[in-house]
Amino acid sequence: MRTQIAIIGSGPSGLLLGQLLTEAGIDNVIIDRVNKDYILGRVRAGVLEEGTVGLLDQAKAGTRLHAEGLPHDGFSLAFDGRDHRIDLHELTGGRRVTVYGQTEVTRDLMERREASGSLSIYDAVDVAPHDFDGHSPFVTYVKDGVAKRIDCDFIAGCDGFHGVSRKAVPERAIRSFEKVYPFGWLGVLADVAPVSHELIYANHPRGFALCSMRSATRSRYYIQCALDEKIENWSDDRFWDELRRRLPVHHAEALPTAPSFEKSIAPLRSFVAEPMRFGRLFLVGDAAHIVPPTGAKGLNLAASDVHYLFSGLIEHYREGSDGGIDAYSQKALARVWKAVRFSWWMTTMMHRFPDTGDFDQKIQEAELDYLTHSRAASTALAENYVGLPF
Ligand code: FAS
Ligand code: PHB
Repeated sequence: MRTQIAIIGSGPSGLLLGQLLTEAGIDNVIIDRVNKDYILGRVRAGVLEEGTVGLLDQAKAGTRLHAEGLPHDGFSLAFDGRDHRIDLHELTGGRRVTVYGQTEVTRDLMERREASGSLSIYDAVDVAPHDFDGHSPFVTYVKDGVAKRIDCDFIAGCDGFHGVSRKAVPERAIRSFEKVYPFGWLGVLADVAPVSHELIYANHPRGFALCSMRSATRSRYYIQCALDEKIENWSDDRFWDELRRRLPVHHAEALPTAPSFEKSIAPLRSFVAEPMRFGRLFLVGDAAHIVPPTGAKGLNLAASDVHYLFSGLIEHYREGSDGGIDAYSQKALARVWKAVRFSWWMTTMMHRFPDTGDFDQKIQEAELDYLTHSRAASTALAENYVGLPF
């Protein structure tokens, strides 16, 4: 088989890139090691930046997002028993975010791809990129016990943090930067009205909590937990009690609860691999970088990577110029590192670290006090949260 772009990974990165390429008439094939249901069963991000919404519109996958997504003009920081609203819309001159689950983004992109007739190969085993440092790269995999090969012009490694693409790069050619946080997030999904119509990020002596949602009838909550926590030790009642203890009283008393239908623990890390291009292999999204979800940046960074790579590929095929793909890594990393910084800053400000001393605690309190009393500081938070320009 031959295609122009072989895409490894059918998550948001791979699907969004694939759909933009298909819309532009550039042939591409997506290969994933699991199946659609498994991918759709992963509960992840919930907040989309305007740039991400714009790319989904460009991919003609934004119809349901505009019908069901929730535009949010602000969110609250809760600490010392009070809420402090960050007015994103006012502070950024009219910008906002949209609350719409990654699962739905993925579902919409999968449906568009199926309608477009572009090829996606699921349940592929031993997927591997080859000869990407030359002019004739290819991808091999095994499907139903039969060895297969896809010859292509370029390979997009959209296969996430644990994927094969980054690992296929010779160690001498890649440099990584990592920070692992000493805690995780225990998250639940429940079909119950959210406690607030906007998100609440809570800093509490017992630990961080986040009140989010997927719709007016489906809530998403997280509490900071120790890395050695076991999900089986967390009944719904225990979770709701702990969440109440971390929220201001008026929210705790009003918190609607219902049985959770999803409960999971995610570790938090910051990770960046440099560069993001190796000959004819491009790393995209979580394959190249990971951020703690505190800043709601993971999915949105995947989208901006796709924007830069798609623009470069269009320039290559339509204008015969490689300026865009040559600049991909530098352009993507410039935005990645600013989002990594913001996500680290939000995480450091909002969580309780096991080794936090009295001095660090006072710094955290001063940061929150400055942030909620300075227009300049809250503007800086707001412009990062809604998303820096592509
Ligand atoms: P993905 O990991 O989504 O997709 C990679 C795809 O590649 C998968 O389908 C996988 O099956 C496939 N793959 C992997 N190895 C392969 C191989 N060897 N061969 C073939 N295919 C292979 N971001 C936020 O903004 N907010 C959040 O709240 C948030 N919560 C998260 C919670 C968790 C537990 C995790 C892991 C991430 C979370 N993220 C969050 C970040 C997340 O949303 C990612 O940024 C987003 O999924 C990135 O999309 P992709 O780059 O497509 O990677
Ligand atoms: C979510 O709704 O899953 C979500 C929202 C905001 C975040 C992280 C996760 O910062």
